[in-house]
Amino acid sequence: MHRDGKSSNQAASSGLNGRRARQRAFLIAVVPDGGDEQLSELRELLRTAGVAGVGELIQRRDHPHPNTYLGAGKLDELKAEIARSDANLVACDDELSPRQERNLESALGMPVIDRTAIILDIFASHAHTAEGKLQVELAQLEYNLARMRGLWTHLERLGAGRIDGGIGTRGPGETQIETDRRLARDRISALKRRLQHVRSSRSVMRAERERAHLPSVALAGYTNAGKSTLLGALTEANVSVRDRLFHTLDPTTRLLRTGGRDYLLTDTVGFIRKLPHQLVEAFATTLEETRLADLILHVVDASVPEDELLAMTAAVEDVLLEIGADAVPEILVLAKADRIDEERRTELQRRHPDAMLVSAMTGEGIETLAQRIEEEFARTLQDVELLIPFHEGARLAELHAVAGDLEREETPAGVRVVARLPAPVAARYREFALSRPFA
Ligand SMILES: Nc1nc2c(ncn2[C@@H]2O[C@H](COP(=O)(O)OP(=O)(O)OP(=O)(O)O)[C@@H](O)[C@H]2O)c(=O)[nH]1
Ligand SMILES: [Mg+2]
Repeated sequence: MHRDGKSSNQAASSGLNGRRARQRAFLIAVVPDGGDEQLSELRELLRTAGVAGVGELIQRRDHPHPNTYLGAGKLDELKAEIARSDANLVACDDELSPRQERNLESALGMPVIDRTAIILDIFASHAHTAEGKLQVELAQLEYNLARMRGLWTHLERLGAGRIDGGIGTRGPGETQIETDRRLARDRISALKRRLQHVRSSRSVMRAERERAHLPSVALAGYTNAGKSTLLGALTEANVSVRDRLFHTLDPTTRLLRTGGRDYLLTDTVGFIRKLPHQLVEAFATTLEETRLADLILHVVDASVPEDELLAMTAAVEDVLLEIGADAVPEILVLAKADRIDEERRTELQRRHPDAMLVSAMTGEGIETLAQRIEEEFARTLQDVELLIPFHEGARLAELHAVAGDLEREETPAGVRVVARLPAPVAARYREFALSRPFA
């Protein structure tokens, strides 16, 4: 599942012409009756991972079969269809239980990968920083550990002696798997320790504490919604953008200066339906940026059909709830406005009257969005009177950036400052308060 840039992506998307993709997947999904889920997202995930989609089969039933995911009849149908295709892999749109995965593999005679494994693989290849890599490895190990557990009970039931082909297949199976599990758990603990270390030692931590006094805005949203591009447009920064899923894994923070005040804008990892819980756990610190923000820009791609837009928005709200960011005020931003026609534009305005329609491409709405951010904070402005001791000079400079205009006077004890600050920012200066608007 490793991609080598453009060529493998092209091979994957064309599938037929040009070089034949090395990995050709047959896509399967179970969709509840009445649900109209498409496999286009799974296809897109596979494309990002360098795998071509060569066919698909959807079964309508309320729940996947506990043993084989698909029902018996559908499984036969799948076998026949696979035989007619040139697939060498089956990709499932849900996370499979270890048992389902094993049963499918033996019934179909080819490797079966699930949605979680694909997303983990994409994350693994897009992780650049030490922290990102550790986070992904942790998530992959947790995923594999669950699989080992399944394998172990399976072997125990069969009374099988060994796992074929794995490393160290010498010893009795049970013992070997116990050993593997212990090794995996040791590695997980080690990874968690290293993550802790990376996080505490990086100077970013200090920078973060210092800058925490500025109003902070997090861009959150579905993967590929246009968050990074929007960050670039808002801050005129050169942010890496690509039409692939989960391009951004590490938070990037830029300064936005508007209306005489500074704001910190943080781009974050994209969300997706059925986001593997291992990833939510492993990326807790990255997601923390969103939870601790004063304001969330929830970015959604305006160019997708309304039902998809709602499904994506709901998936993002679910994750925000899961990470405890549901109480943070939010602005809904409909991105890629250049891609929609007048009719859709009117419909979007009617359906989402509070949303901001923007295009990073044409610059439409960018200025207005900056003003809206400003307004969100301005609504909470309060007068504060502070005494900043002389040795806290950095705080003073910061106050200038946060408050724009302020009144200052040198006193023997330090600099007395009267300023108007947004409530969340004012709270961070509580320790310097001279008078009591700090309720
Ligand atoms: N037409 C158009 N395309 C856009 C616009 N903004 C972003 N795109 C395209 O949409 C794709 C995804 O953009 P990104 O900014 O990388 O999206 P993201 O939300 O950061 O994605 P992840 O980091 O993967 O979660 C890229 O191909 C962009 O060029 C826009 O305003 N108009
Ligand atoms: Mg991005």
